[in-house]
Amino acid sequence: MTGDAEGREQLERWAELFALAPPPAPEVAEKRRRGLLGRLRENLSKPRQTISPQIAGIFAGTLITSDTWDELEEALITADCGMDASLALVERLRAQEAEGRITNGQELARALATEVARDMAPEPPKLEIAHDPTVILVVGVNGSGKTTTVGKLAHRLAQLDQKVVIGAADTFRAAAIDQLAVWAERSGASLVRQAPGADPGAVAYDAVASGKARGADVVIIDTAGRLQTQRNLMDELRKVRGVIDKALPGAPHHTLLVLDATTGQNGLSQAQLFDEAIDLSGVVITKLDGTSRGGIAVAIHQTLKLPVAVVGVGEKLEDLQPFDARAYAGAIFTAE
Ligand SMILES: Nc1nc2c(ncn2[C@@H]2O[C@H](COP(=O)(O)OP(=O)(O)OP(=O)(O)O)[C@@H](O)[C@H]2O)c(=O)[nH]1
Ligand SMILES: [Mg+2]
Repeated sequence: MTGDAEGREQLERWAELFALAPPPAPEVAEKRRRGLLGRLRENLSKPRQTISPQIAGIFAGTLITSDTWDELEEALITADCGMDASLALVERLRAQEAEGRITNGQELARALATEVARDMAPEPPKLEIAHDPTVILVVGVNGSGKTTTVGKLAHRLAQLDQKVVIGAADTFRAAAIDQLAVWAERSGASLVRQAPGADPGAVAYDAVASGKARGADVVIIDTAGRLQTQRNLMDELRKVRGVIDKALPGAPHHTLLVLDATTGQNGLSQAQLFDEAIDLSGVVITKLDGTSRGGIAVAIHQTLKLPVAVVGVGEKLEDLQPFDARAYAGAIFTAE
């Protein structure tokens, strides 16, 4: 596929995620899904490394034995799928084997990917842009990839002719505001900022007010990293959320937790506590390009029923993709 066609195809997926254009015809969607699977694999820099070696070994087997099930259970837990989800998956796969539907490692790989995909996303995720403006609040622990994700989202929205305002509500470090200014410039978004040390709620309020005044389609608010266990900082986030609602009743429309795939099971605690504090609407999983433990998406979905909206697969502007459960499960759990 040529670069241009690929770019158009990517953008169609984004339009669908943002509900900015009608979805394309089914055969186009299927072709696109296959293209996406290929790209996800490419971006997951060294695919053979990305699949846990343990899982790859199981799928290479020609026979299914009782050891297979123990090994698979252990491998899924090691890949961060979480205890409950791992046990449930193995149980369902064993039932399929008992019915004669799984007879070797390859069939097991395919069945696992299908089960995971079915669990995670019966429908493609949505991040609807439907308000004037739609406000997206981005939160997470330190260094998880929040600012990068804000920049990448602004880029895609700009490509779809959306007018974007970014609010630099991470006022904790001067460098954080400058970093966001670079991303804003790259994507052509306007940046609302105040001096370092300013009240993050005030910046968020200004950003939403500015978005309204300028007729923006989307306001994205970046926040400072904080541990889910830091009470005072979680309270601050709750306040920021409240201020946004004051600036525009009903906002934020999307509250996204940015989660680093490499942080392992702590990701579950992050999702739980951020959700309790500010009621998340979805999750962004970053750094899927650098880990063999991308199963955290499965654990989060199973435990909190939070949809994964987008995934980060690299540091470049283009390295963010709408989440596709089938492509994800295929890339993580099969060696095809
Ligand atoms: N490989 C890879 N690196 C990523 C991805 N997303 C972000 N990063 C890198 O992770 C590092 C931290 O990203 P930031 O966006 O600054 O993270 P943050 O959450 O804003 O950090 P704080 O504001 O300090 O809490 C940077 O070096 C990014 O380039 C990704 O999907 N893949
Ligand atoms: Mg940041």
